[in-house]
Amino acid sequence: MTEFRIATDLVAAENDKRAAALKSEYEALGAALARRDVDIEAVTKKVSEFFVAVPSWGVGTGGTRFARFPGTGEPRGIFDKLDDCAVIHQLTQATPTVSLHIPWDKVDAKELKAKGDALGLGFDAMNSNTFSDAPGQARSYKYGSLSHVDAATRAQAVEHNLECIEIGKAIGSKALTVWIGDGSNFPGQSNFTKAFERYLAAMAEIYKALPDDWRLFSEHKMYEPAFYSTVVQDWGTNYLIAQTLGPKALCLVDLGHHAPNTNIEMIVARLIQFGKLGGFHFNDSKYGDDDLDAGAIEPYRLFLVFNELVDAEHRGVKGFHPAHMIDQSHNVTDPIESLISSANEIRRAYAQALIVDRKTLADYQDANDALMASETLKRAYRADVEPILAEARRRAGGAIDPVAAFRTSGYRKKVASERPVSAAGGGGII
Ligand SMILES: [Mn+2]
Repeated sequence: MTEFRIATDLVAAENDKRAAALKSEYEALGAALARRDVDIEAVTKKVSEFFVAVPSWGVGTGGTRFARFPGTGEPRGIFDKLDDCAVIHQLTQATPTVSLHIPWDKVDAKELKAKGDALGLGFDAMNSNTFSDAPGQARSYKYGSLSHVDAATRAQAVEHNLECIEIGKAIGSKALTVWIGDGSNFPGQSNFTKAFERYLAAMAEIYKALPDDWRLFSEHKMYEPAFYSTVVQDWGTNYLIAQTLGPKALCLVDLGHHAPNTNIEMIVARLIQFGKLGGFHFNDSKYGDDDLDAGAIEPYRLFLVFNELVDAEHRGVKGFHPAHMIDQSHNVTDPIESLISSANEIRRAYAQALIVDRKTLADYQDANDALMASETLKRAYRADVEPILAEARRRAGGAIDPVAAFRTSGYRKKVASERPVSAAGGGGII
């Protein structure tokens, strides 16, 4: 039985206030889309079946390298985090799973599973951490982990990843995401080739321990914490990793882990074409790995990424089922509100991509009509699909306006009375 922390009556009452307006807006949009030969019901159904995982570390205030300003009522540990994640799913009906981070979320696996079951939440990809030292750890990752020059440090990092797989198996996860902070700050500090050889050998050990129905995601990042070179710096290196390790190894694309202006949608297309797109960490950025909310800065780029995903779906690409996860850091907003909003933005980009007229687009491409090809994409992007998103939420039992319902519920105030302000928290940016 799912434990609702926000009363279902409250959600229903909030929806009653907005139901008539939604009905009329949904009908108007349905009529407009029908004139383009788009069946609104088909789009709503697809959107209802699209889910994105919430990161456990996202429900706390993240902070930057300079400071962290904790919010009120922040989660004290993983069980509080799961409560917050359940609220996000209750209102959006878009986030039924949580992506855990070990060791930040390390508790008894049986208790984790029981709490997830009670809240109606499942577990998405496990995330290992060899980019910081856990208390009491024998060897330090200051100079690297899976690519460290010292074999015993590499073995310790491998062992940690195997532990993440074991915890994941106990709670129903089916994937492991590996992101490492390994790299160098000075030319000459590290031998690029030797470091990558060591990394590949360590990853092969992890790959060997992966259950048959699991996937191993490697995540690239061009810089930070290392500022001169990172061992897994770009999608080319990431592709080499996935290719070298085997069929269960796939590339994870974190939208923030690229140089500004990088054509990420094209990277996505390439990875799809060669069967190596594992999934996403959705977020947005202006300058670097800013970890801003998905769709906050460049919603058109998010749409273009989804255009590639829907194109692949449309073409029936074999074995195509990328993992969708959010990975962002909240510094000036209520994390629950940011995650609600981001889940909606991600679904919005998907809905817009679903209404692209693909036949017309292909015809313009074949006719070298650049202007009309671009207009075809823009036409879908300009459509206000909010009624589809709201109707999908309403039908599934979520809120027509989830942020408004969250604010009306007083949830944050209520949990603040149980949860003291935390200076440490379990924030993190990966
Ligand atoms: Mn990430």
